Amino acid sequence: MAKVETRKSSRLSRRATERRLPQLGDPLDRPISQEIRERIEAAKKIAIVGHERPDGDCVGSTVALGEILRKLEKDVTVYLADPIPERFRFLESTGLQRFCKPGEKYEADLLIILDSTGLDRLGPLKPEMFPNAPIVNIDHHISNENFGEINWVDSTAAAAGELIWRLAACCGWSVPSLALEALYTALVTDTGQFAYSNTTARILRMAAELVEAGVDPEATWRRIFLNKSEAELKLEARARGSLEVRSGGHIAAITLHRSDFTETGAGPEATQEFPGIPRALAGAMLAIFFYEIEAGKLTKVSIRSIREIDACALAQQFGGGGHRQAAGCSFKLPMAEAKQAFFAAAEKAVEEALAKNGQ
Ligand SMILES: [Mn+2]
Repeated sequence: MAKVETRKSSRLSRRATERRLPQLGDPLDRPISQEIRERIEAAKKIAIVGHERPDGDCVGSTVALGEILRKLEKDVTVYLADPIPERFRFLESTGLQRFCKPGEKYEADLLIILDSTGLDRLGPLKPEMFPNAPIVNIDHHISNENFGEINWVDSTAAAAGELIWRLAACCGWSVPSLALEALYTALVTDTGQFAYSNTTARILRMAAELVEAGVDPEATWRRIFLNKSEAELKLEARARGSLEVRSGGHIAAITLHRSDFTETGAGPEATQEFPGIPRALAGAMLAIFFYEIEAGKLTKVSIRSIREIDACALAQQFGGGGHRQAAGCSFKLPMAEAKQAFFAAAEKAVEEALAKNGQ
């Protein structure tokens, strides 16, 4: 009889343990890492900030760097303008994060800004709130405005969290357990759970190292993605139920009215991933999410282009903007009129794209 080897998965729940990075990091990262390290070592009071309405990479990269610098016995604070969304609350660290009030002044001699294309991305948080603090700008968006005294902008990085990991590797810094979980959160959210085009071999190796260090992928996934309230799920059900398909299946749209929010009790923050609902339709070229901000008065439109169509150009026709694949605009019109105007332009864009491809 053939010998059968069975492998049982460990049922023990794991917890990340602190990890000193074994390698010296990517040689290409060394000069910039050295510059940033010197600034950090010379600083007495460090402020770290990220963009408004924080996402997983923003929360994750700021907490990770904060925890790493605390371990180096630095006086460091992460300043927040908005609350941490419920699903990232496990990354709260006692005494590290602090809410700031617009207009207040805070003492710091180094300001590190993460995951933000420009200073306007900080929202109510302004660099003037940290007088005389030079700015270190660490980001992975190609459109970054290089607003810092030191700028580390690498658009090949999947997340700002990846750059924090690479910085720590170059500097030989210890990465405490909460920072490991924070970095994994940054990766899993900014890559769409390791699905988007930024999912490189390098990012998967980094994820593997985090898992080796004890990060539990399933527990993290549960905390982030299986942590919705009943109100949020009911709102999502309404969004799915509203699906409209047009242009022979090339346009998929969903709609939420003001009443959908009030009746379910869910807020607009629940809709962050809703543009992904119509995007999943096979054959769709444009995915559209209409949502009413003020009944009868203000309608927002979120646009995702799956293929050829330039979502930004479409949004610009109505005074909006964004990226080629993701854009948005708004209408000071009742929902029905806004939809009529937008669908006319969207259908035209689809026809043009099809004509160009000879279909
Ligand atoms: Mn990011």
